[in-house]
Amino acid sequence: MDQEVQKAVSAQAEETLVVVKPDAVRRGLVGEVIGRFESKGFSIKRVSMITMTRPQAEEFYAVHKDKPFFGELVAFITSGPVVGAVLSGRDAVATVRRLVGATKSWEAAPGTIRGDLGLGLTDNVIHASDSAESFAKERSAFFKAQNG
Ligand code: 3AN
Repeated sequence: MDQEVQKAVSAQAEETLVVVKPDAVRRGLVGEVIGRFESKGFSIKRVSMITMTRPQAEEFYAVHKDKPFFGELVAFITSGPVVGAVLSGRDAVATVRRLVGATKSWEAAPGTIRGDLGLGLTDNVIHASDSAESFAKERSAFFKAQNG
């Protein structure tokens, strides 16, 4: 790529974190889910399969600690391996959230990841950071064991 074009593209790039949840990993959907972001044009900066520990999950979901479903959320995310990926591309936080779709998978629009691949709420296929601030905190919690 031309140097000027390269500079313009990287100036627009933003990073976000997605986590393919245990339901989707169990169903063999890792490639399908991550592939959608690659097809859209995002690049994968980092990717890792881990099984979260309980303290790690509590840190990851810290913003939800006062919600009635916090216990369920932590139990579910630690129930099996997950795949986290740092994605980079234009307006990544908002664009990735649009590709992911609504929280209640059964209501998510067709064409979105949840709309096409899930029916659950806690088990809703994928997590995606909802702001740059959440991304920083979640990345730190997710990659903790790997000095990230
Ligand atoms: P999203 O993942 O779409 O950003 P949030 O941030 O509202 O959704 O909720 C975080 C996670 O908590 C969701 N991915 C979902 O798994 C779970 N969740 C949200 N609302 C409920 C609920 N009422 N009962 C159980 N789990 C919920």
